Amino acid sequence: MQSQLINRQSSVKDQGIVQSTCAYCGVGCGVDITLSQGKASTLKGTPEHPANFGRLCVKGTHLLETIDLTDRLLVPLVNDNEVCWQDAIDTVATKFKGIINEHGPDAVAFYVSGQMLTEDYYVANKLMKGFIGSGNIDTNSRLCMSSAVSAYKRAFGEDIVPCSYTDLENTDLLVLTGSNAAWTHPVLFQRIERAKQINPNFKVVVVDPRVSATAATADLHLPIKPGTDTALFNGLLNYLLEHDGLDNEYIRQSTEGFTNCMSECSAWTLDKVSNFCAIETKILIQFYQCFLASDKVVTMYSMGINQSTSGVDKCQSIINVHLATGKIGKEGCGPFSITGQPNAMGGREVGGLANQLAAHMEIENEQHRDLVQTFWQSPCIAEKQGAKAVDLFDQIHSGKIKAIWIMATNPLVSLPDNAKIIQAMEQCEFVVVSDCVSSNDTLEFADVKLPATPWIEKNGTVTNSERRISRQRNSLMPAGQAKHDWEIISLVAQAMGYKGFDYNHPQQVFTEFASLSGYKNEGDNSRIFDISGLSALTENQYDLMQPVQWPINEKYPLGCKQLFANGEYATSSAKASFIAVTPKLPEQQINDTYPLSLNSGRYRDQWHTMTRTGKAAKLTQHLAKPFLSINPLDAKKANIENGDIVTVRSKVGEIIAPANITDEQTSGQCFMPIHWNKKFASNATISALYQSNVDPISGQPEAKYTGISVEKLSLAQYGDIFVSDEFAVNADYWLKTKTTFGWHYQMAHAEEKTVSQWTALFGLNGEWLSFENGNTKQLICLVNNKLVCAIYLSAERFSEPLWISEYFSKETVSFADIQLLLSGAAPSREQTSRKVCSCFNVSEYQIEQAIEQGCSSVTELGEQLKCGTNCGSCKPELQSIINSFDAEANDIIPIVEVVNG
Ligand SMILES: Nc1nc2c(c(=O)[nH]1)N[C@H]1C(S)=C(S)[C@@H](COP(=O)(O)OP(=O)(O)OC[C@H]3O[C@@H](n4cnc5c(=O)[nH]c(N)nc54)[C@H](O)[C@@H]3O)O[C@H]1N2
Ligand SMILES: Nc1nc2c(c(=O)[nH]1)N[C@H]1C(S)=C(S)[C@@H](COP(=O)(O)OP(=O)(O)OC[C@H]3O[C@@H](n4cnc5c(=O)[nH]c(N)nc54)[C@H](O)[C@@H]3O)O[C@H]1N2
Ligand code: SF4
Ligand SMILES: [Mo]
Repeated sequence: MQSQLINRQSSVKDQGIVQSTCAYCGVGCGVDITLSQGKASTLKGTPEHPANFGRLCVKGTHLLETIDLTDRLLVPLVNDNEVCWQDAIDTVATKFKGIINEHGPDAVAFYVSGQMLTEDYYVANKLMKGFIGSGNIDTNSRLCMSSAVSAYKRAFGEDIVPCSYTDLENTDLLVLTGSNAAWTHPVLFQRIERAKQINPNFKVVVVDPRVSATAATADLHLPIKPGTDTALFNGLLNYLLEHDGLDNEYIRQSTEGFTNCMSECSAWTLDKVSNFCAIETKILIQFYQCFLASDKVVTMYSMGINQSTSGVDKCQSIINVHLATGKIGKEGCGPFSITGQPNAMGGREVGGLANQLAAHMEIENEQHRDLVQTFWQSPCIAEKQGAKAVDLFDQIHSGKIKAIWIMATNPLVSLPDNAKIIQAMEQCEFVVVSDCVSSNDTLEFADVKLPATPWIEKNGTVTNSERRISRQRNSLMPAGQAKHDWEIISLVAQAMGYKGFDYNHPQQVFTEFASLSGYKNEGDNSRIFDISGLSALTENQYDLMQPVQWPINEKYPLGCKQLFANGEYATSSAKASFIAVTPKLPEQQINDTYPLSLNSGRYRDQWHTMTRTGKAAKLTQHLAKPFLSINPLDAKKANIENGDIVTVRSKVGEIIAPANITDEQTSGQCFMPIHWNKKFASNATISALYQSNVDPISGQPEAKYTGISVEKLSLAQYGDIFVSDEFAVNADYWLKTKTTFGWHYQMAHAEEKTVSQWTALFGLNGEWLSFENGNTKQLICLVNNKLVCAIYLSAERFSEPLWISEYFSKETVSFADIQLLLSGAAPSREQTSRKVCSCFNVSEYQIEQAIEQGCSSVTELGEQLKCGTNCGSCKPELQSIINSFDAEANDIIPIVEVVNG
């Protein structure tokens, strides 16, 4: 046994540049990491990487702030006791084997992630489907793009993204629907913005129920009623038919099912769409005419489309329009589902979803099963689909699945119906979690905690949204006893007695996978996904591999950018399928008890459950709170003022968050970010509010719509605390944020606490000074005249004196400083203003001043203040601030003249 635990780490260099890929989103930007004396010292965008050409967004720019060892899981733990790897591996293998022997293979499951590398993902899938013999491996990508996958398969016969990033730059019209790309795919968005500057005829239409950062900069924004996209696109197809906008030749030659599809779409007249989508006919016509007038159109879509109980149909309605107009398979055209996670696409390739096999093969297809089993020389092969994410946790809840291994995802935050997930985990017989951090909401339930290497230590490949495979190269050696995910899975597989897992390097895993993709890839078994051109890479060639778009095989030795160029698809008839889709509203509806709807999504500077971005002070400066955004009318009805702490209730749960009153929300609709969880807030896990309704085809949960009620929480005392170290917090409401010097806590109590109760929280041996004025109290603690803690108490609301942070950097504070700190005096707006540009610390106040003094463009602001000149993530917001100074510029500018009704 011991001999398996040889050192399998790829060595790293001490000096020089390591080229890798950003850890975050599906854009897949290349990064150059400079090493000096074995440390990662700087990080820049790779100038020649085709995803970003040197650009990085704010998250990518600050990646190195997230790699320190605080909070890292560095040793294996069984029942929270430190054990050696051998014991940890044996514990997992023995327990899994035992449960499989007693209850069969479907009594165990893996829940994995689009943040694993292709090599990790491939090995996990191989173990579950080929050796354990169950389909029970699913992934957080189920919550992300499984609807897009199902729709591509239905339409094209295979899960193929037909577009590339350059299509976004070389188009006439870009329709962004259900995507807030300005914040979620920022580097792509910058490429789009630049293309718009070069080509003044390039238009961007944004379809989103709220005024997102992306919508705010669009040529035309359609704030449709949530969940009504299918009607919008059915109506578009009908309009195009009526206005001679279809490509009949393409329909005849390359597609089938058009007549059936039109029988549904023809009912969607302008009036009907206008009513259903709650959009003025005038605006609808602008959009439809613009589509009609554009030779080239890309429709890019994301979570506002996929995360729905009719997500597959929504995607289909988009694909239908592109097929009917022949706007697909050529430059500047196509239905482009953009992936979220860095390796969501790699997961699709290896078959990481419970309903896939491997390398784009199907579980239901006997030939495919035989082919994969023969290739793997495996004892068995999953004969039926496994449980999809929501179902998988339901089966844990019901006791059918008795052991689960969770890797690189935090389902206790991200899966809907949080209360049910907690119950499922509480009663699960055996829970294994592989993660890089020592604590998160999911690790709380782990019997075995396995330390995985994080991004900076990982070595392998990822595939981005445009099918481009890039190398992620390790800059640092694994810290502590951390191991790579593929290695941990292989060790468990070997300990379970399986052959075929004796890998020593990710190159061996990758080339095996590449061979499988080309294995018997012909005739009835042929698949477009084929990277067999990479199957003979040596370790050295693998190390040097350059970014390349699949397929990569004999036909396309250098990769392939444009698929479906000849109008032939992967179906048996070689024709793409139209699918007739009937619009359906979200299943979780509003009612008298829960009269408002809740939408959810992302902030610009945070990533998912904040295990990484929550550590970087630079990334908490933009928006540091889980606000519930609500329209002024709805707030007034509920007697809520801006900043009030409110209880948000739904049929299945409740959470607490500050209210942000804003016109960006349509009345009746609220929005909240997904990021906060029990590590960062008392009760702000938004998944507590969503029920687990799923799309019947893809199994993707509805995560953008549910009915809620909102009520002001009655609190007697609010405290803002600034302190260098974390402490055990306990309050009716609290929130924790990383700052440059330490932490900022907000704590509020329903009943007032005494001063000594507050100061006792920290056990500080210093000198406490206090001052009281009216309803507020200020307490500061000095050790040798250095500020170590400051508490600002109020009976009314949080005072948020963020300006005091600069006093923490002083070695000693002066008498005048102490007077100011104790006065709690309202500082100038200059000191309290929110940071808009995180790279150069430029505040909203400075920007407004510059605009007042004559700056009238983002470029001019950049020249004067530097804001927006590094990563550019704040550019959309800079434009919005400029627009808000000019009331007229705020109106939506019609992009085409309305010539007829
Ligand atoms: N900063 C940041 N970037 C990220 C991530 C992150 O955590 N932080 N995560 C990555 C991941 S994994 C993903 S999946 C992507 C997600 O990327 P996006 O899908 O762009 O992000 P979201 O904010 O989830 O949702 C997008 C928009 O859908 C809108 N929407 C809601 N309902 C509807 C509807 O019915 N119709 C339409 N048309 N729109 C609707 C929302 O208002 C929201 O503005 O982001 C990736 N990039
Ligand atoms: N209501 C609502 N819910 C949503 C969404 C929404 O828009 N609205 N979006 C959904 C979407 S699109 C997504 S993608 C999910 C994301 O949700 P999750 O996947 O749950 O979120 P992450 O924070 O990315 O979790 C990743 C975990 O893996 C760890 N980790 C990072 N790298 C590695 C690694 O290399 N190996 C291992 N073993 N661990 C690692 C991190 O520390 C972290 O704990 O949330 C979904 N949930
Ligand atoms: S856009 Fe930003 S988060 Fe996404 S890959 Fe590029 S740098 Fe990373
Ligand atoms: Mo995602």
